[in-house]
Amino acid sequence: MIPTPGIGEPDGRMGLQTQVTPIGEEASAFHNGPLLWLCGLISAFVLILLLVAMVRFRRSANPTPSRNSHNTAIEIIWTLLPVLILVGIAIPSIRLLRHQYSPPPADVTIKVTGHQWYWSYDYPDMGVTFDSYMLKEANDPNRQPNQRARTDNDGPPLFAVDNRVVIPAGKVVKFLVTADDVIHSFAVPAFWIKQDANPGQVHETWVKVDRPGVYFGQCSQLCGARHGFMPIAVEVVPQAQFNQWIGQQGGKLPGGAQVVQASAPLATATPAAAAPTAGSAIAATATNQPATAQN
Ligand SMILES: [Cu+2]
Repeated sequence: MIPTPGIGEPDGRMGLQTQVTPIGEEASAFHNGPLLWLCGLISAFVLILLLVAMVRFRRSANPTPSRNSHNTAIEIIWTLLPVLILVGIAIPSIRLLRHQYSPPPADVTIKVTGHQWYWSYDYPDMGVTFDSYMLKEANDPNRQPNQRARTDNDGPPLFAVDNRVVIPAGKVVKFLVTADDVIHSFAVPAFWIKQDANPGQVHETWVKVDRPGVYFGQCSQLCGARHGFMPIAVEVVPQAQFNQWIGQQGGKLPGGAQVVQASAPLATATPAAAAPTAGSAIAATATNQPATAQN
């Protein structure tokens, strides 16, 4: 699949990327609407107060200063008003957090592991596992002869990868995020996700993306010399195409079902899939490139 310019990638404009998940839409509407207005109004109000104080109460215009030290009414107002503003911000913020941290049941579960300096992805219910490396430019002197160079169909420089993580459109996808060496961070701005990947810990985040497309992110935790060269590329495809892709990777859908249920097959499918996974994963990685290019 070819990325759409301006969707799921930085394009130089100001503000947040166009959001494609329910959480992202809710959060960006909150940020671009009430929060920005509130910030602007408060800043303007404080600036006006400062200017009034500087002009009206300067020493030459106001030679005998007021000796007042208390004004109960104004003290109540300047305590109560900020409290009300903060409560007004807190209510939608906490509602948003609740939505973010109480995900619906997952249709697909993907384990994401950060390494110095690449990502690897496991679909434990489907027996698919592969690594994902940044594609180097054609003229990069460090590019090995057997490494494919980036083309514009892969995505922007520093974002395109050899093996994208593929997820079905309109389905709840749970990412279990961890790392095997240092702290990384799995972040895709268009999904409103940024989850630290800590060695020895598993954190969880989730997305539901209705719009098929390619969405890019980057490791967002300073993790070492090549931290800037471990991008994330997520390809969202219709369910049928996802099923086909799983087949191409040598994996299989749990129970052969059309809609994948994450909870049931975990216990049964994993031991059975564990052995063939190692072999098929290598085959899958080897054959993945043409498959991705076709899409
Ligand atoms: Cu990293």
